Amino acid sequence: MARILITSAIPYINGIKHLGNLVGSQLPADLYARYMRQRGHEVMFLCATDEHGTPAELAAAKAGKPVDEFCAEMHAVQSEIAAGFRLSFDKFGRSSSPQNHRLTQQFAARLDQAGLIEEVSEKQVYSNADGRFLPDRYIEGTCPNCGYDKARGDQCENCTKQLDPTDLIDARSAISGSTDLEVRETKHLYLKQSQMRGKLTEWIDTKTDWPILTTSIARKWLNDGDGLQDRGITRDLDWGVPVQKGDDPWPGMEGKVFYVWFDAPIEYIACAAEWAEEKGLDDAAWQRWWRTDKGADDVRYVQFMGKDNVPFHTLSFPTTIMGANSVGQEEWKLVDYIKAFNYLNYDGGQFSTSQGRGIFMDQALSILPADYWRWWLLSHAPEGSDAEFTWENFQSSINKDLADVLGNFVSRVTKFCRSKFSEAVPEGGSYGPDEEKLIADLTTRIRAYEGHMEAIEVRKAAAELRAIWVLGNEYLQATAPWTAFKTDPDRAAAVIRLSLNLIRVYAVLSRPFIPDAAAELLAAMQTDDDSWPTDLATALDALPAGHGFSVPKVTFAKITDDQRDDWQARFAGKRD
Ligand code: B3M
Ligand code: ZN
Repeated sequence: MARILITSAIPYINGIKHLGNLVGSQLPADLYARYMRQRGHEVMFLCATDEHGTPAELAAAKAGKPVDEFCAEMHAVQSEIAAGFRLSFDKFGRSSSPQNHRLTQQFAARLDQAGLIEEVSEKQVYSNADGRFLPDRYIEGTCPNCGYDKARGDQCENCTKQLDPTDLIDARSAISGSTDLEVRETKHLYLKQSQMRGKLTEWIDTKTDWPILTTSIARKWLNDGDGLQDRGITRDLDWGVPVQKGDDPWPGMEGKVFYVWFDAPIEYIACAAEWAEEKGLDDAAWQRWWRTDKGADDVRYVQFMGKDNVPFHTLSFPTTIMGANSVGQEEWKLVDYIKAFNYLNYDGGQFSTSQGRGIFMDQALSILPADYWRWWLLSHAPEGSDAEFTWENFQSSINKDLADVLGNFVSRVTKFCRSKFSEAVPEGGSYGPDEEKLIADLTTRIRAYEGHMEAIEVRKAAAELRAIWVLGNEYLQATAPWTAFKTDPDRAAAVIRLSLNLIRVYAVLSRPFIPDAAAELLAAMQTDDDSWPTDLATALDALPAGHGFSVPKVTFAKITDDQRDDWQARFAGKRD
């Protein structure tokens, strides 16, 4: 038994995520966590909401709520939707937790001790009326290039010209509208990432088993002259982790907070501490996952994320960890494997949160059960390249894979048995060459399926699982129990006995992908035996003759053309 730590990129708090976000991190992470648990490993699966930064402040302002209240509400909303998709987090934490405040401040102190932090003086716009420094996008004014009067301090939305706040004509605060602005000197902390180039390159060079997508992005930034610049890790915002050196104040940094991308990955660690607190456990309980000096040396740590998050996870966060470790006080766990995903597009364009384009997680659950989405998204995961969601493809995959292949097998076998025998596994007959062949074929495929799941080859695993379902139908076709029944009912009984057992095996194998359907099938087979079919012949004996079952209700309903057209129209435009 191994110990596996799994984190999914933590979604921003500012709104409900779309299906592209889901398939790029949380969903494949869940697939892997579920599989590893089923194989008997000890798993810690963590995710959280990413609650700091300007996006959170702006979204709260737009909702007309204090930012802490907004975040608490949105966290509850996101947790509920995650539960709806059956994301089996051990803890869904919050980056605004006290645990993350403490750890972020502690990491900053260690990085300072390691000589990796530099104080830099900058000029920045201060609003006297608001009593604070304004981030660039909190300053509005007239664009010097096109005359648009709502240009932002970082960019003009109208002509797309990149701006400096001081370029704006009649600049004003986007918070209060005040024009009483001045440029003041202010200090910020910079993380000297560039000093880590050698160490990071050496480390990435050892990751020969990582997906090319991950290492190519990391290498690009490492080799590009500008890629590994020192990074400002503080901001002049109210909301965030206050800049402190551990428990001590940081002179000159009063009123500032850490940059959201500094504290967000540290939340992976803090989330485990939140988990321990929730469970009433001590620090040792979570540190055994995260501290290699406290028992985490045998943990395998796997991260899941979209490709846009790779630079932060291959360069910035490792800088934080390696830098802190270099002081020699604590030994934090570095990631062992990063699974990154490309983008999922939507019906000829991109999913877009800002434009409300595509299907959002709450909307998806309002029209179909989680398993339908899980199956389509995972079997079309954007691994090798970007993928595209179309309603036609969705309809045909669901109808073929889930309804015609898996659903149909279950329905034929259980209904036939009920009508010709009873609602119990039939006795009589014996297994022959057909069964031997089926067991051999299935065994080969199950071993391949396991290999793809271990390697986190999501599409290949889905294809293998589907092939495993297909074998059941082919077996029924070849043995034709409905014909055999007329001349040799014992033979039909043997075929059905094996097939009912195969339904149990299918439930167990399919559970990481479609947990609700799997639970339904196990319930219909009236068994709690969810043991993995390491030896298939034995597994197919689990339900003996006489064992009762019930015919499951329609496990998967087909998507009709009318439904498809209706949804396609409904989700074509902007969400309201
Ligand atoms: N919240 C961006 C995103 O949701 C960011 C990920 C943080 S992972 C530490 O894509
Ligand atoms: Zn402009």
